[in-house]
Amino acid sequence: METTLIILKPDAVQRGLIGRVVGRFEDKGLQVVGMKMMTISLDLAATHYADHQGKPFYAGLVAFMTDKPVVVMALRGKGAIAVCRKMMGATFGSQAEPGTIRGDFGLSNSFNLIHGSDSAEAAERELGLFFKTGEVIEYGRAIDQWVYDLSGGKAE
Ligand code: IDP
Ligand code: MG
Repeated sequence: METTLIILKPDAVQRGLIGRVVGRFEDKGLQVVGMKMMTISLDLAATHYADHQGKPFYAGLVAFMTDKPVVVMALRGKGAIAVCRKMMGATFGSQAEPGTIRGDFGLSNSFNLIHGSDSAEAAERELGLFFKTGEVIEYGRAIDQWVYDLSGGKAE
């Protein structure tokens, strides 16, 4: 089981896509274990996107991400990190495959609706940046016995 950090970026919130995007993850069987709306500070954006500092799009990216509120989510499930990345689609909306979130809802390269952690290390780091202790809640779901084959004692 993995937990990943997802951010519904300001364009997703402004365009009224929160419900539809969250619904896709819930439909898939992923469990929302943390969720809040916030406005990202310049400091937090700089830390979160530290790897991109110095790139030509960096200043625009930080300005975009800090201008208006976002929804941050912790999503839990088997292989959640890779599953969410696949559901998000390629970085640029103009290139993302239909059926993916970016492919179905966007055309822009920089306003691409959603962020998702890209590795276990990134997920741990990013969850720590956006959620305080106690804000990510582990809780049982009755439906898990139908989302997963649990007959072997763990999610199959
Ligand atoms: P990812 O979000 O698919 O992991 P990254 O390469 O990590 O993509 O880039 C982080 C974010 O920076 C992207 O989601 C997008 O918002 C922005 N970005 C990346 N490359 C470009 C670009 O070439 N032009 C404009 N914005 C970009
Ligand atoms: Mg990335």
